Parts: sequence; structure tokens; C-alpha cells
Amino acid sequence: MDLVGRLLSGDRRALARTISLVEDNGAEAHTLLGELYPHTGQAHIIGITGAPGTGKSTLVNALAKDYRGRGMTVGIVAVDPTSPFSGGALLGDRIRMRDLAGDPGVFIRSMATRGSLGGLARAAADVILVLDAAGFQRVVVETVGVGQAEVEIANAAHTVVVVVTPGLGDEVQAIKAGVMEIGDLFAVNKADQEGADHAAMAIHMMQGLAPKDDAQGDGTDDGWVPPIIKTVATHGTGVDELLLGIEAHRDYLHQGKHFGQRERMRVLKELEAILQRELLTRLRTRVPPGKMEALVEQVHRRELDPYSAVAQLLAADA
Ligand SMILES: Nc1nc2c(ncn2[C@@H]2O[C@H](COP(=O)(O)OP(=O)(O)OP(=O)(O)O)[C@@H](O)[C@H]2O)c(=O)[nH]1
Ligand SMILES: [Mg+2]
Repeated sequence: MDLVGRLLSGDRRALARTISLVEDNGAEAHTLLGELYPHTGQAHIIGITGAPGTGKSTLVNALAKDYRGRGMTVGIVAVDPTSPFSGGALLGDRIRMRDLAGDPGVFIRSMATRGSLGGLARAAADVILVLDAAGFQRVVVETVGVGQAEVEIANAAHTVVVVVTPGLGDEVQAIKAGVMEIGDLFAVNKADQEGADHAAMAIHMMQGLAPKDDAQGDGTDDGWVPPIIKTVATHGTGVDELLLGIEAHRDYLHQGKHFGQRERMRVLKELEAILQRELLTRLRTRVPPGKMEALVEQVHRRELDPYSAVAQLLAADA
């Protein structure tokens, strides 16, 4: 049987091999993704994001165990845009998620920065597709919250959980630009530490101030108020409630038009990202050697303005 056939029939080694090929984004990757794509669209994709050390991996581990207890399969993608090596993150995740080791209903993949943030977001989106095709019912994506990367990866998720912790500076953490908008649920983790209620209150107040959620982009309040759930990931406290909140959000999306609208929005963003990448690659291969450097030099010397330089590059493409 070929690789895709073996993956679809549940072969874990075929899955690992496919993920590696897709991550490398070589010639085979696009063919593989093309063959897998008709088998995707079944998994519910959950993004877990938050500042470094807030307990995301511990929470993902607890959440995955809870899902397994309910007989559901879970794929996990841990993405670390802050580390150029997967070694450290991988080791940490292995320790944090060791309870899941050896369970065929769970598959964990750690990914670190590959070249650019955009490259990482692309690779993560492709790995999610592979796990979806492989039949995992829930795919959990952990991203360290560092601005653009978390937003890009959150775009690939159906439900986004923002993890915050109590303590000094948390109000700042919670109101960090962009984070309020991407959270479908908020987990105040390390609720065993002082200040959890305060952090929950701070998020609650920000919700009151935030513009009406318009995730569908159709100009209407979409009716979902992100719940704020206190958790102690290390003890599993609140994890059940978090899981039920995620499932409630999933049900909410599947009611009415929400899911279709969100999916179309996601597909649109995905197509735009691929288009941008492809056009840039295509252009780069067509521009004569040295042309780019020469233009940079001319713009630098103020002999040419940037718009005219781009016009020349586009003309070179024709
Ligand atoms: N007290 C307490 N500690 C926790 C809790 N959850 C996680 N921790 C601890 O916090 C530390 C960081 O946990 P991780 O799960 O690695 O956090 P993370 O957000 O995945 O970290 P990065 O991926 O490095 O950003 C570990 O020492 C955990 O044991 C909690 O609910 N309470
Ligand atoms: Mg982690």
C-alpha cells in the first residue's frame, strides 16, 4: 500500500513519515496534501496559546487525557516560534506529556521555527491537515504567545483557548493587543496561586470594554461570550470544565451559519497566504541575478523610490 493508503488505515509510522515530508515542504509535499485533502475536515481544531510558562503543555496533556477518557482520539502539535531548535521544547513536552506516551489514540508532534514565522505557520497548518486526515477527532495546537505567530496559528483553529496566569503583570498579559479578539475561551491557569480571581476579573472587565465580537465579519454580534475558566493543570482541576467549554463552542459553531462562515474565512486567509508565498517565489526566480541587490542599492541612494523599484521587479516578471 502507498504512504497515503497506510496513513488512512491508521499506520502510525506512515503518519510520522508523512508529517516529516510535509514539514520539509519538498516536491512530494504538495502531492501528498492533495491526496489527503479530501479526507480532512472532520477534526475539531483547538488552539491553545498564551505567554511562555503559563502551563499550556501541562494543560494540553490534561485535556488530552480527559478526551481519551471519553474515548476520543487526539493529535497534538506543539509549536514554539521562540526556539530555533525543537530539542528543548521536545524534551520539555515529552516530560509534560509523558502520561500520553504509548497511547495509540494520541499523536504528539513538536515543531520549532523553520526559517521564518510564516514558514512555521504554514508547516503547522499542513501538519494539522495530516492529523485531520489520519482521523484524529480533536487536534490541539499549542503555540507560545508571541504576537503574529500566535495569531496566524490561531487562524487555523476552530476554537482558541488563551491561557493566562495570576500574578503581577497579568492584566497587561490579558489585554495584550490582539489576544482578547482571538480568545474563544480563557483559562486562568495556576489558579492554585494567589490572584486567580483578580486575573479572571481583569479579563471579564476587558470583555466589557472590547468591541462586540464579530468573528464572522458580517457586522453582527456573533453571540458567543468567551467563558473564563480557572484551572490547575498540574492537578487536573477545571480541565473538565474547559473541555466542556470547548465542546460548547464547537456546538455553537455548528449551529446555524457560524461554522461555514468561519471555515470560508479561514480558507480565504489560507489561499491568500499561499498565493503571496507562491508569487514571491515565482518572482524571485524570474528576476535576473543581481537585479534585487542593484535596486536595493539605488533605493538606498535615493536614486529610485521603492514603488518604482517594485514596478521594475514586476516588469522583470512579465
Ligand atoms: N502551580 C502550578 N504550576 C503549574 C500549573 N500548570 C503548570 N504548572 C507548572 O508551570 C511550569 C510550566 O508549565 P508548561 O506546561 O511547560 O508551560 P508552557 O506554557 O507549556 O510553557 P512553554 O511552552 O515553555 O511556553 C511547569 O513547571 C508546570 O509544572 C498549575 O496549574 N499550577
Ligand atoms: Mg509548552
